[in-house]
Amino acid sequence: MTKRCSNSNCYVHEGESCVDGHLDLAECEHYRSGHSDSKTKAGQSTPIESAARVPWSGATLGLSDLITLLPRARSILVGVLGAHDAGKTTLLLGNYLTCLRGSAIAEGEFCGSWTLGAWEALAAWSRFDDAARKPHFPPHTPRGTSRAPGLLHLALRRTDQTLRDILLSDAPGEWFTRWAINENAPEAEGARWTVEHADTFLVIADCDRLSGPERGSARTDLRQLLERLGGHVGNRPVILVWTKTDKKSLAELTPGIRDSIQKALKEAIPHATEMTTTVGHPESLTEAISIAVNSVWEPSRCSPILEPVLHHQPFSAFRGRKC
Ligand SMILES: Nc1nc2c(ncn2[C@@H]2O[C@H](COP(=O)(O)OP(=O)(O)OP(=O)(O)O)[C@@H](O)[C@H]2O)c(=O)[nH]1
Ligand SMILES: [Mg+2]
Repeated sequence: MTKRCSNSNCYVHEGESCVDGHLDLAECEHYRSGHSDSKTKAGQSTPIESAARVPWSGATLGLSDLITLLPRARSILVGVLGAHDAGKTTLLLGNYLTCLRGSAIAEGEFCGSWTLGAWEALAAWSRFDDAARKPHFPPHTPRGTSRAPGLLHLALRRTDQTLRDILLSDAPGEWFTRWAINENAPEAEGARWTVEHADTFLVIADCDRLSGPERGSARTDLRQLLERLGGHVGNRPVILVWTKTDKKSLAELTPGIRDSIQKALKEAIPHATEMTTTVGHPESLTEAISIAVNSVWEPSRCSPILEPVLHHQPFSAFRGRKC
């Protein structure tokens, strides 16, 4: 009968390895004190063998996976924000396909991923697998009410041997639309988590929608999102990415729409930069992630500690040897 470990971060009952590293589960005190899964029918037996496994499943990472992954290297969480259908998942997938071709991202070579299953599930949509089905864009990211988005993972290593675990948030656009309208909305918990924890941001502006019949509401949604993000971003890097420029280039957008978004960006996030992408030029998708990752590859230095002057007396005047 399937047995659950008493450690809530351990998924040994789903075929992963013991999170504490025990090859023989009988040696793990948490597993010994675990309980049988009540959903398993009596008599159905799925014994867990004592064998070397990995502590991840290949699906997108959740919060408990981060407990295992994050201690090994410096990580970079890239928050990808934007409305439904804006092109967020396509942008991320383009980067995985770049890695498969052997190209570098942010000067780092691909050196592993804990979410190969999730990447391949997305990549399968873009491949010719039989004569009947043509390559397609990935499907809509399902809307859930999880506390955090599904995170896609790439490990990148530069020639100087520095390694970074890159976590790319693949969230449904509805979360950000809700968050932009009401930052305390219960459905926006995943958006709040992303904005609180991301090291760098890509905000997606859909040129196709901004030039179509819904351009008025698309502009309002995007302005609201930029204004909301401006209140939380601090000095973290932000790039406004104009996507689908094969359908409508940035220059072809109605000046009123384009100018009002650029004005909102300048007011809400003055340090933000802009760039354009299209699946027609896959390198533009890689460039967007590369710029975001490059901007935080080296963490910014802490500000020096300045000792405050508390007493104006010669005895208290010693300010350290370097002063
Ligand atoms: N022409 C063109 N269409 C694009 C491009 N990128 C995305 N699309 C279209 O936009 C649709 C939505 O793309 P997704 O990447 O799924 O969008 P998303 O932002 O992840 O959407 P949600 O998961 O619903 O939030 C795709 O099905 C494509 O039809 C592009 O560069 N050019
Ligand atoms: Mg998506």
